[in-house]
Amino acid sequence: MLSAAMSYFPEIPQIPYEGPTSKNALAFKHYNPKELVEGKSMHDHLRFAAAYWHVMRNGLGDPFGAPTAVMPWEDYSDSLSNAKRRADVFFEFLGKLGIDFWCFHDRDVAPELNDYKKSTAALQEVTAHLGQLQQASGKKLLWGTACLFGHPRYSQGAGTSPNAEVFAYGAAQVKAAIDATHALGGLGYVFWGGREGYASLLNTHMGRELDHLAALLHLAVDYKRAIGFTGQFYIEPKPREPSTHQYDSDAAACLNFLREYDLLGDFKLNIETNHATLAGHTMEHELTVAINAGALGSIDANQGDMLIGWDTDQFPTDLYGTTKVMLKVLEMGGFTTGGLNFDAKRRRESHEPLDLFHAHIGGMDAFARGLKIAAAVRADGRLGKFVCERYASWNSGIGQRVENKKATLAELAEYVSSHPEPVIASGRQEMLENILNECIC
Ligand code: XLS
Ligand code: NI
Ligand code: NI
Repeated sequence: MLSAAMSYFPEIPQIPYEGPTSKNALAFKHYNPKELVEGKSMHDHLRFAAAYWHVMRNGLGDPFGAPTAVMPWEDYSDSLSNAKRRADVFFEFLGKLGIDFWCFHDRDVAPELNDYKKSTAALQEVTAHLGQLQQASGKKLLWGTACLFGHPRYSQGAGTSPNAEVFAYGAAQVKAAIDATHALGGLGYVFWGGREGYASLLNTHMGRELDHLAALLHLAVDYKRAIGFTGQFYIEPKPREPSTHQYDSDAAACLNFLREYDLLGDFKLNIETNHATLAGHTMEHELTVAINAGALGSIDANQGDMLIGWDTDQFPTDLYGTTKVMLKVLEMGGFTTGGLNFDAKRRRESHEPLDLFHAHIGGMDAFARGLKIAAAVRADGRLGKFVCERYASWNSGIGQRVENKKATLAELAEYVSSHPEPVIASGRQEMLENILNECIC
């Protein structure tokens, strides 16, 4: 375990809050954890988490070039000592940034040893070490997950593989990952199905694959109950990449799948900004669909690049984006088990460990500003009032009768016959956009 005197980031201080006028690159300008917004601390509103895979395991390679990230603590072996040292580095990183939650895949924290028993034993050993680090630091696991997309055995899917033995292997891996998450007191567990889809329908039995995916999720729910794991299960929608089409393509598709297979009571959604973009939606759209179904659980906070058509997983810096996310989170009444997980990586050019800090400081400040602006929009009240008034015709008369399922088609025809042509009010989009801009503080 890391001794108190030893540091893997000796040049990085504890990142302080210095306020909006600070020019210190290693300070927060807006994220002031104790500051109250709508009566709750920023820390408790935002529930920031760091992603083990991006912080510790992402070498910043791309399809055209080698990894560039400098990781002085790595010996690049599959040894458990390397895995444990990495965990020490990660917890020092969390501590210096004041990030209190984290997320991982099984294969991020412990090596894949091409043998289920050996890989699982390695995971258990590293999990014990992570448990000690959690205990010493007070950090909490937001969610865990199994990597069912990296190994070649999953090249044709895991839960949706045409090969039943691969399904069994994936299910066994899910069991071990739920065990690790449970041992670490995880608040949640995510299913992201990067290979749960197809490259071509010429070789795919879509109906059977969907049945099998649902079977895997039901097995996981049964197992969770059997071992008394009370963490929230989430599905993370994404339309494509790496598969051509992924079954969990967007929030609406996931909700339909969960309803069809009687899983809605056991799952919520983990919505990722860049995935919304890939699905041709705004993040607000995806969040709204999830909230309407009472199923928004957690958020993978990042942003895409509008000029590159893939999941670039950039750190969130767009204030309109963070404001709109926080408007939705406040409207929902805040997170319960979930939080804002930075599923984001540095650019390949930002290869120094220091860049990990700049990246997270920027993301945290962007969300802190988004939260403050969202609270200002709500306090201003004009936007909320406008939307209320826009739908006022539903609060009485014929509108109310339709909402209450009292009206008939014949009654509506009679109503229209005896009333003048409806007068429609302006949607005032530009005025509302101006109000949003006025609230940017
Ligand atoms: C990939 C996903 C992945 C999940 C966890 O695009 O975002 O990182 O969050 O498996
Ligand atoms: Ni994600
Ligand atoms: Ni992603």
